[in-house]
Order: sequence, then C-alpha cells, then structure tokens
Amino acid sequence: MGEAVDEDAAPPQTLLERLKDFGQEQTLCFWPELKPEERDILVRDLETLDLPRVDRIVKNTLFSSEVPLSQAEAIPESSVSTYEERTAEERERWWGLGLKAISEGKLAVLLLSGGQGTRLGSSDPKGCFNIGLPSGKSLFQLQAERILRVQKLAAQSTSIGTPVRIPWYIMTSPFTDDATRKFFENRKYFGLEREQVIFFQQGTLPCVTKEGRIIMEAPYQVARAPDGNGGVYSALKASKHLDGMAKKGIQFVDCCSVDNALVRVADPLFLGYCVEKGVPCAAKVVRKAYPQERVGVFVQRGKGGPVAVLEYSELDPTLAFAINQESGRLHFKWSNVCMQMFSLDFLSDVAEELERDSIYHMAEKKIPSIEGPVPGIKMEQFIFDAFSYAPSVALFEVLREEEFAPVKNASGASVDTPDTARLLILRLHMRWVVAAGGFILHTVPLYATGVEVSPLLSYAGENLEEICRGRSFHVPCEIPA
Ligand code: UD2
Repeated sequence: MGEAVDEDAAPPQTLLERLKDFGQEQTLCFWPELKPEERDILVRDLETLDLPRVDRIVKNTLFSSEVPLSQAEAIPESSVSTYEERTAEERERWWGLGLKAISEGKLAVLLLSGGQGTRLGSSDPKGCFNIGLPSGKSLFQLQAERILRVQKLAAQSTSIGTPVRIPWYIMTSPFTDDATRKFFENRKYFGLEREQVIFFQQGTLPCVTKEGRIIMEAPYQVARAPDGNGGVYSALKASKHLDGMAKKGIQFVDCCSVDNALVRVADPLFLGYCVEKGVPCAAKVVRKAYPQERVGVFVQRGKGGPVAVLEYSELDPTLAFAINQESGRLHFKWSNVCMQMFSLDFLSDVAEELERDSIYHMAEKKIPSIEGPVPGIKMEQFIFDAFSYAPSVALFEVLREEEFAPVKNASGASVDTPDTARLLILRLHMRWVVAAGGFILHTVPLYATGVEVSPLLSYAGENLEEICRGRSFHVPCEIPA
C-alpha cells in the first residue's frame, strides 16, 4: 500500500531515497505543483515500478558492451526443411500426426496481440481490423474460424469423432486488453466456446531517455510501453498459464502474430513435423523477398552455433544485402515470419533464463511526454530471443503466397497493407477453387480480385471439390461455410 500523502509534505522519504539510489528522482520533479490526489496517483504509479529490475534492464540494454551476433553466419541449407524437398508422403504423415496430437488435446494456440498498431493508423487492436474481404471478417475472426476448422478436422480424424477444443491463449497489453475482450464478447467468440479463449496481459516497462532516465508522460504518470512480444514468457509464467496448460495435458504451443492475414493457426502439418522431430522449438520460415524487407533473418551465432534471429531493425545493411557468391541469392535468406511452435517443457524453462539475462532490445521512438513527443527508448524482448536457449530450433519452410500476408502499414503504402493482404487471400483461394474444378468469371482484371473461401469450409484448400466442381464464380465473391 502507498504511504498516505500529506498536503504539505515532501514526497515519502523511502520512495525518494529509492528513486535516488537508481538515479530516477527526476520522476518527482513536478511534486510541488501537484494536487494531493495527483500526488497519490504518482506515488502509486512509482511504487508499481520494480526499480532494481528496471535498472538491470536499462544497464543491459543501453550500456551493454556485447555486440549481438557480430559473428552472424548463414543457416546451412541442411538445417531447413525446405518446401521443395517435402514429399507428399511426409505431408500426409505429418498432417495425420498433427491432427492426432490435436485430437488428444496436446495443442494450445498462443496469439501475440499486445502490439500498438501505430503503423496501421488504427487505434483499435490490430486483430479487430477489417482488411476489406467480401465477408468483412476481421483478422481475429479469420484466426478463430481457422481454429474451428482444425477442431472439426481433428474430430473427424478420430474413430469416434470426439469433439476437440483447442485452448486459445491471447496475450494483450494495457493498450489492447479492454477493446480486445469487448470485441470477442460482442461477437460471441466467433463460435468458439467462451472457456477456450483465455486472455492475459503482458508487462510494460518505463520509456527512458538515451541516458536511461525514466520519461514522464504526465506530471504524475510515468511513460510506459509494452515490454515486447518476448514479454510473453514472463507473462505466461506470472499468470500461471503454463501450469494451467500442463494440467490440461498441453504439450505443444503454436504461437503466432495477429497481423498475418494468412497465418495457419494450429497448423496440423507444422505440428506433426514438430511431433516427429521431437524438437523443443520450431519456426516457419519463408525466403526473404528483398534485402530491405522488414522481417527478422535467421542466423547462426558463429559456425555451428545456436540459431538466432537478427531483427530487421538491428540488421546491418552489409548483412542484409550480402549475396552468396555460389547461389547468387541473399546470404541471409531465411525470414522469420513470427510463426513458431514450442514444447511446453521448453516454454517453462526458457522464461527463467530470459529473465535472468534480461537482454532487451532498444527501440528508438518518439515518446509522448509532458513536453510533447520526445526522443526516447522503448525496451522490448522479442519472441525469438528464446531460440538461442534451445538445444535445437527446427526451421520449416512455407510458401509466402500460402501463409504470409502481413498487415503492417495503412492502405496506400507500397507493401504489407490491408489491400496487399486481401489480394493474397483472394488469389490463394481462387487457386484452391480452380484446383477443385470451379470456373472463374471476372469483369475486373484477374490480378486485382479473387475468391474468399470461408475458413470454416477449408483450412488449406481441402473439402472444396463437391462445392466447386463445374460451378462458376463471379469474382470478387465469398464462398461461405
Ligand atoms: C515481426 C517480427 C519480424 C517479422 C515480422 C513479419 C518480432 C519481434 N518481429 O516484426 O521478425 O516476423 O513481424 O511481419 O516478432 N506484439 C505484442 N506485444 C508487443 C509487441 C508486439 O504482442 O509488445 C505482437 C504484435 O501484436 C504482433 C506481433 O507481436 O502480433 C509482431 O508485432 P510487431 O508489429 O511488433 O512486429 P514487426 O512487424 O515489427
């Protein structure tokens, strides 16, 4: 409990001394002008700060001498399960293994949805965003319906058709929590059961100046930001959800971002591959499209060293543009697309190690402050920081046109907009319809339109023959469930 604030008193002595110990006494600089209730709010806000932890993170982030990944090596070809080498037999086997594991209740899905969609220009949580499909479905609804479809496929794969419920853990942040919960509540969880959707919040960290001093957003409020999607590890631990997953018999956690319109949530193929390989963590990768693409790239820390990801914001241009002389391709060509699978055991172990090392990434941003936006630093952990702690990381290539449609920038930007994502979905589903024997009638140019197939009907193009064969579809259109 905060100490009571007396009208004329100086700030509470213990708090003042603690702040001085960590060089953060500037957070009390407005104390004399504050009203009693504002002083109360400020004392409570400052007392929620774990100053020793913030200080350790600041020192490790801003003043760490370690030059991360200075010896970055390319991932050897042999370390990636490539799309072209995958046989039909392997796909079928992994698909079946995945559905079996899902029907046995071994899979949970984890959605990273705490980001502030600033680049998209929307104040709503990104998952609420409607990318303009004929159905008008939001990114959240597309993911929810893919989970429903996988549940149905898994139930059908068992002899007695037992219903399957995949728990969906959704990490929010203080910036997205309330609006996200309301969005799901108002849409009755898109047909999922209320109990299978579990919301939890990630942590936040104060924003600091380049010298590591906490920035004040208001005279009685610290400027804070979510602690990065890598905050999920400590958040899962703190919320006891890792224990909850263990009690449910969960063995694998499929973790993905909210802003990939083609994301294959709860992918039986990927899960079956992980089950067979018995790896603690795996990541889907796509071939990088061009050097400046805003994606992390997979590297090895030194020859034969652990797998790691260099984020695009930290990738030295010489590495981004490096070309492999033999193949003529990008030297660092395997992109991180924020689709990863973890064993529950690994998740439980890695949280401690990440907290102990407290390696954070610096994002230099304009921080809202009492003097208006000021240059400052957000300190974040990244979801893929965990890879360096894994004994091995399996890399599983998927095709960009089938599974990667980022929604990052507002319409009008050149890449990764709602329009580019919408077209990727319409074109992929139009290929599914044609492959299932359907005909496409179009008045607008075909490259600018297509068909939307409901995820409730088909997850990866299956189950469309009966509906499509011999039928004409006037695009753009939706084929509902
Ligand atoms: C992410 C990847 C990048 C590449 C790219 C592809 C990370 C760190 N980087 O870059 O390597 O795969 O996507 O599109 O994953 N989020 C939270 N809490 C936070 C911050 C983000 O939950 O504090 C979520 C966010 O809601 C989204 C995902 O993490 O679902 C990626 O977020 P981002 O926009 O920060 O990542 P981006 O596009 O910079």
